[in-house]
Amino acid sequence: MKTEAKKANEDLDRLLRQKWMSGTWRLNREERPLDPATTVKPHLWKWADIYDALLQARDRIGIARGSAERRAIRLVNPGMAETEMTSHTMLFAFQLIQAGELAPAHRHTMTAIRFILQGKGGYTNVEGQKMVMEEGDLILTPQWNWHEHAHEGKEPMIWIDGLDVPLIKALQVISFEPYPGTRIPVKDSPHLAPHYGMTRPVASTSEALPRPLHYHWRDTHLSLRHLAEREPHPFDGVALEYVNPLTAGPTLPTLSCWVQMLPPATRTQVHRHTSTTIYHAFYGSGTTVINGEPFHWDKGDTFVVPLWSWHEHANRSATEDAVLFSMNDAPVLKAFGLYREEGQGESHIGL
Ligand code: GTQ
Ligand code: FE2
Repeated sequence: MKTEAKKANEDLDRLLRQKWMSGTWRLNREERPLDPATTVKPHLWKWADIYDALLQARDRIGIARGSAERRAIRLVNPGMAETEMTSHTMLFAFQLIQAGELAPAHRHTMTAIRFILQGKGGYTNVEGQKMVMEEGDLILTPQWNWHEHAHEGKEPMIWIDGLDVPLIKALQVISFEPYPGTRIPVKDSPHLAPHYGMTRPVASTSEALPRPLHYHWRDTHLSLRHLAEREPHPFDGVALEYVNPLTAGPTLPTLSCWVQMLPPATRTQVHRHTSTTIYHAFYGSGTTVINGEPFHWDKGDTFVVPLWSWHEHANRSATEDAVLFSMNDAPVLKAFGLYREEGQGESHIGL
């Protein structure tokens, strides 16, 4: 039997609802958790499945202006089936382009990164800056930059696309524009000729430097090898962040990219943080334990560590290095004072 008071409360709730209002006393415990709660699920995709999907798409999906502009397979988090995103903030996809093909130019408010996995002779053109892709390179496409991909080589090129799509969607500022012409003209001044490190051809008439959008694997690898001679980071192993050399800040305003090496038979300690990370095993094999559940990975496998989940990484090989490329949303959390991190001491992985 309803009490008078309860009925009065329900009447009030109904009245408020009719006027597009609601009383905060109706919030339940689930909406006010002590610990951040996420719908993102830890998950691992096997390379064999990703590669098979790419090969099937290669034979079926043509890319051209007006039809499919990109041949990419995205990783759908089992907790985000409706939106088909990889996490609540990020999208991870694998793109394949064949020799002679053009992925036509466009721009969008979403920011993208490419991490090159296979092939030779492909390039991406960002605002006229032509960047030839080599395995292990990281290439950035900042938001609202015109970009296209083309391939002048022989074997198919495969790379990772990482984007901040769900974040930009949540902010409701998605904007997408096809390029008005057919091709983005390549800027061909001497200062854009391929060169490495902090040098500029003397013939350059420009004070400008090429924008730092291309991180070459040979540089990354050398840095990793030198860092490996030092004590590894307790939670992250031999870890590097790809920085923006102009700001000394993260890779991009919304996305940070990392590469980390786990020397043979080493493991990291357990920790958790409010950022979410998507990892790709560039080479080697290991095990990542996420909230007590082991995820075994080999070359090419890709997995998500959701925010605030305890995790640790181990290299399963006693002889080979393992290298993980990853992308995280920490810059967003840090920008708003929402980044938190907790360590839990010793590893739980027995080797
Ligand atoms: O290559 O420009 O996987 O715009 C998704 C959206 C790739 C791209 C994706 C994109 C691209
Ligand atoms: Fe794009």
